[in-house]
Amino acid sequence: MKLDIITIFPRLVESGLGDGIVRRAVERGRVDARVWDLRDFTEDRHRSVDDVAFGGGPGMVLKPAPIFGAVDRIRRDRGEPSAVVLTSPQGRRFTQAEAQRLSGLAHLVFICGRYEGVDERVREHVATEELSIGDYVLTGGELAALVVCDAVIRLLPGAVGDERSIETESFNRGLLDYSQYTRPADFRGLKVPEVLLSGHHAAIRQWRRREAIRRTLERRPELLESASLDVEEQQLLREVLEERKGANDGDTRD
Ligand code: 9WO
Repeated sequence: MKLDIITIFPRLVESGLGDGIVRRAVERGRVDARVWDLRDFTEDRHRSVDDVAFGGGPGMVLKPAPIFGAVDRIRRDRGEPSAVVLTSPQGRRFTQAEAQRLSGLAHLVFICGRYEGVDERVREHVATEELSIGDYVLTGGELAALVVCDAVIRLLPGAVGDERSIETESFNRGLLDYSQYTRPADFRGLKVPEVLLSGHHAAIRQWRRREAIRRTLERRPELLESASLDVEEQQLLREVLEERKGANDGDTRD
């Protein structure tokens, strides 16, 4: 996958790509990533990337010309991108399903906004999609672009060492992760659930599935609506619901 990221903070973006699984994916040739400094596409002496907003008001807006110029250059040097993504709070919400979709594309360009916004002509004529990673305001789109890149890159074949960790993880099946433990089995008197030490693989699998369902029901019940539960999991869900009902019956508060 080709990745091109346009930013006024190239070191910030490079630092986000320069470690861990993302770096390994780059080293293994799964990802061909380039970071472009928006200031290299300015034509004035001061290399200005922003200007005051037409109509007045406080704050600066990213000028269209450097962004159009950077994307033109990427088209020439790197070929036609599959998508040009603008990261902004006005975008469609980025989800694991979106990560899956983007991971199937050959070439992604990210435009990282800054200041109080980006000239609307960039949104309308350069970006092919606008994505938000959540309802909060950042100082710029860089961290959001890195979040999207991280989620997408780890889905590429050969990016993560053990492909099994992708199959079993959170969200893939629409459930939250089960509780996990590592050694020691007794840490300051805090014990690991006995079943996990038993070596009884069927019992362990069943316990984990129950825990994932219990956790999802407690923390993110809306996920259960769209989760694809098999018959065994539907049975586990009924048991967990029954258990909770029992616990609530004995609960005299309110
Ligand atoms: C700041 C601001 C200040 C006064 C009046 C209006 C204002 N709007 C903004 C604003 O939205 N600034 C953005 C900062 C401009 C585009 C880049 N920035 C950004 C991207 N902040 N947060 C994101 C972002 C991206 C993806 N998902 C969540 C947040």
